[in-house]
Amino acid sequence: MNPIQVISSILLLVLAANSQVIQPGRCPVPAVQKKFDASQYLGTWYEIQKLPNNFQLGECSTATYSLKSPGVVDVLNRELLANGTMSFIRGTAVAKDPAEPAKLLVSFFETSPPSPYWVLSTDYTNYSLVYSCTDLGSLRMEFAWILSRQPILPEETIEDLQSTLSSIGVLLDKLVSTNQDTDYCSAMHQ
Ligand SMILES: *[C@@H]1O[C@H](CO)[C@@H](O)[C@H](O)[C@H]1NC(C)=O
Ligand SMILES: CC(=O)N[C@H]1CO[C@H](CO)[C@@H](O)[C@@H]1O
Repeated sequence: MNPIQVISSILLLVLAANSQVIQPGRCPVPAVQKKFDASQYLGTWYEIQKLPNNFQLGECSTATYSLKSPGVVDVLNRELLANGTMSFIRGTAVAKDPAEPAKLLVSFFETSPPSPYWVLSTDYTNYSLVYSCTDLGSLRMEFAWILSRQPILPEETIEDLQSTLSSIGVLLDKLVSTNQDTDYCSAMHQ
C-alpha cells in the first residue's frame, strides 16, 4: 500500500467505527431541486429514513425550518433519545450562491465548518430528499435523509427517492428507518 492508501484505510476504520457512511471515490454532483423555493420548504419535516450518522442517535426525529432573517433559515432538529430524553440542536442554513438555492450550507456550531445540505427533490407538501457529501481525500463521507410532512410516507414515494439516491451511488442497504410510531413518539408529535 502507498502512504495515501494507508491513510485512507486508517481514516476508513476510524470513521466506520463512528457509524458514518464512508465510501471510496469523490462526491458526486447530483442534480438538485429546480427553482427551489425556501419559503415553501419552511415548517416541520419528519425523518423517515437516513444514512446513519453519529450526531442523530434518537428516534421520532423532526426538523423544523423557519425564516431567521432574509436568506437565513433557522434549523431546529429534535429527537427522542433511548433513555426518554428529548434532545434538540439549533443551527442555521444559508444558500451561498443565490443562483443555486437548493444547495444550502448548515452550521450547528460556530467552531465547526458548515455541512452541505442539498435538496435533491421536494414537492414541499409531501416529501423531501436531502443529500450531503464531503470529500475526504480519496474517500467521501455521505449523509442522506428522506423527510416527510407526515410521520409516514407512502412506500412508493420512499422507493422513488431511494432510486434517486441509488443513481448517485448511495448504498441503499445502509439506509435506516426512523421510528415515528404514534404512541412511541407521542411526546414529540404534538
Ligand atoms: C439520556 O442520554 C443522554 C445521551 O446519552 C444524556 O446526555 C442524558 O443525560 C441522559 N438523560 C437521562 C435522564 O438519563
Ligand atoms: C402523492 C401525495 O401523497 N400527495 C399529497 C401531497 O400533499 C398534499 C397536501 O397535503 C396532498 O393533498 C396530496 O394528496
